[in-house]
Amino acid sequence: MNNKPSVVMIGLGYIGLPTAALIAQNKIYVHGVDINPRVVETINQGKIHIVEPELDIAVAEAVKEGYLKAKTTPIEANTYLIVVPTPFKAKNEPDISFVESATRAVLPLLKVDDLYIIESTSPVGTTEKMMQLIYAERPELEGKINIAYCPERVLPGNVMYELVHNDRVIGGVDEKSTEKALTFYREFIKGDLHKTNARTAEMCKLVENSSRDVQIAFANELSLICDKADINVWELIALANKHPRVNILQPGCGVGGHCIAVDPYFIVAEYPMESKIIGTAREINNYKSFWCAEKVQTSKLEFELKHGRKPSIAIMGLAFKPNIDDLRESPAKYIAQKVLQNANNEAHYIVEPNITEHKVFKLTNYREATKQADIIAFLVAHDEFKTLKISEDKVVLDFCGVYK
Ligand code: SAJ
Repeated sequence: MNNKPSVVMIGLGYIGLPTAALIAQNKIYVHGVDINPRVVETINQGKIHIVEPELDIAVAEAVKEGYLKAKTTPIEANTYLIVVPTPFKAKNEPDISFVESATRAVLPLLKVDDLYIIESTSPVGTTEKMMQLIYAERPELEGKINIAYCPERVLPGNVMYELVHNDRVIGGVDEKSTEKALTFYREFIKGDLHKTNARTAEMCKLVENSSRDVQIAFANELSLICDKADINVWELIALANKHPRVNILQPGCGVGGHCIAVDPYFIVAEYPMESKIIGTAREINNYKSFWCAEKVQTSKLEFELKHGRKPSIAIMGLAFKPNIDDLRESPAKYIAQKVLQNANNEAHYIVEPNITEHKVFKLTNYREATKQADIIAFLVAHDEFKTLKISEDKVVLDFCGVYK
């Protein structure tokens, strides 16, 4: 393996596995590493443990052709990619311990001219910290290996396309490292590759997702204002966006997923005094979910006062965004939980057309739910909901603009 181009990929999750498969499809040997033996076993059978279109085909092909193998421990290679999670400790502080343990795992294997790249979303300065860790343990390698940061920016659901076609930002700890990393990515990426330093590349990833979070917060704030002002926020935004330099995003029931609702905290934790808009945007987007749950509650009370009986409620959608089956960090799921916590013997119909069952929620078909319920709360603008015919006597709470 030593004489051939070879890659060790630490972390075989939502980004690591597609990237490993893509590199392997380009006939570069990839040794994938994951701490979970079941993940390793699944991949070695040519199968996958996550939902992502076209990934199954890519992994099956890469394993069959012998370019991708998985194990729980790394081996010697030329390039080491760190693609592990960076979760949060208490008080929304980023936890880089997985990046550190992945680095410690490859440390004894590093040799002169090797390339070490972090792709995990990381606080600014992480790559330099890992460089210091490597040189503290292996002083003979100082200045003789290449160290870089290169974040991914793929959209779940379209990963296999975007991995190849999106532009990438590559930041080395020195110019030689940047160049070496660029040559590596050039092998399998068709998008443009943009050179910078490691700190700028780290901040770039955080800023991309924070920028989207801030823009969504603006739309969510407008939705709160318009609710009080008795203005249809969807119509308002569509009209404002007719201005050639205005492009307002869509309000919803909050911001979910494990990137946009998380990455801004990496900036706020390090620069609390300076990141006022970024921090406030997080608060607005979190508040929006709470507000939606409160609106459902108010609507229930109003219905009971008006009709002298308890209403039944349909909760439409649990996923973190339209047309996916991913419920991680989903504001809709949070709202459904809150509504059920407030329940007082009303019937609830929980709907999520993209999954067949859930261990907490009893799911109902979306047509049946809208037929049965008195109050229909749309949380996620799934395509199925857009063509539903709803009778006029129902109370509709459209939090995601499905009827806009
Ligand atoms: N949302 C709104 N209004 C909008 C757009 C989105 O409320 O107008 C909500 C969605 O419903 C969802 C959340 O925002 O709850 C995030 O969805 P998303 O589609 O904006 O983004 P993600 O989390 O699926 O992927 C993001 C992408 N980042 C950007 O668009 C800047 C993706 O390119 C990144 O690679 C990914 O985060 C990541 O891994 O960091």
